[in-house]
Amino acid sequence: MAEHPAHRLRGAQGGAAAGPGQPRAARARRAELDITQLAPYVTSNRSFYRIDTALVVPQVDPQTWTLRIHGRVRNPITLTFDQLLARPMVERYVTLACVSNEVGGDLIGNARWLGVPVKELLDEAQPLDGADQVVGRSADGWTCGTPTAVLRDGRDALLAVGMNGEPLPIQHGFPARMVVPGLYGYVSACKWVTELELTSFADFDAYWVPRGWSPMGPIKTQSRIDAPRSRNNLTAGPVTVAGVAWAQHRGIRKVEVRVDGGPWQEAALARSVSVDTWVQWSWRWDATEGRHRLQVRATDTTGEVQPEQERPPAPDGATGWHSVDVEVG
Ligand SMILES: Nc1nc2c(c(=O)[nH]1)N[C@H]1C(S)=C(S)[C@@H](COP(=O)(O)O)O[C@H]1N2
Ligand SMILES: [Mo]
Repeated sequence: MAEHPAHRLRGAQGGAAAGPGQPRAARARRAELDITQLAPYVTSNRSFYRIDTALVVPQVDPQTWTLRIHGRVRNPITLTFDQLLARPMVERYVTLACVSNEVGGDLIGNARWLGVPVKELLDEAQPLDGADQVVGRSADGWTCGTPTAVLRDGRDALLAVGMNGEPLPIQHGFPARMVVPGLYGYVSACKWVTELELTSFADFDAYWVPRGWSPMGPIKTQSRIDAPRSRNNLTAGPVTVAGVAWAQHRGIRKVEVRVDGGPWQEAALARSVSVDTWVQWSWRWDATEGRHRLQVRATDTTGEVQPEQERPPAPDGATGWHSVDVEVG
């Protein structure tokens, strides 16, 4: 079997060898604020959240694995793992988020994915008119439905085989999975993927749709306070308030914090590698004695402000502002 490209890249300074314009680990390091309790800019494979409907992690043999691109296409394609590994690959940081994430929750992570651009595979397969949905089908039978137009609009949708410089871990979909910037995982991030079937939204409902979730799942603009944590006991004086904000594929323009319902104050944004990842933010608070409520809201680059209205995750993602209550002594 061909050498796994993630091994070729290992030690190559985070993909510096992957070609021009590829993200380097140095760029990710510059996105790191390094504040205690703040989620690191890059999530390690070990601590990356997991969502599976399968009770047992599917074990897929890469020697017999194939990916079929079929359905409403002019030119159906079947790829073996070796054929996939032989194709040109790119490495991109993309923040994956789960639609089930509650406001303030941790079903979100940012990783450097190595893979083949899905757009190129679809261009070769030549979808027919009206094939507006690409159904990803997993070795475990799970399905997700992604708009064909999103996969072809130029964003870095990847058929990924590597994660943070390692071969894709089994739990995260080995040998290959989909990663699509800007869409929740349940409509895009098929793990252990074996088929991409071109069909239409009118003709097929993927796994979560008959279970009450929206067929369309663009990620909502959100923000989270990581530091301080609720019920932290703080000392009066300067306190660093920090967290992450995300609006994948649109990007974050602004993050604001307020104390006890007072005026919104603009936080400092760290760098991010691209609009497809979350961004860390921080704000210095001159904390006074007593109980206080901190709140955060983000604005994305389209000018959309994260709404205050609290809505549950179903059917298409939670809304509301994250709050943290602290005691300052
Ligand atoms: N085969 C399969 N792929 C799947 C899922 C699943 O249950 N089965 N869950 C999806 C959901 S809901 C999310 S949010 C992401 C999570 O990816 P992760 O487990 O690698 O974090 O995978 C997606 N891909
Ligand atoms: Mo999810």
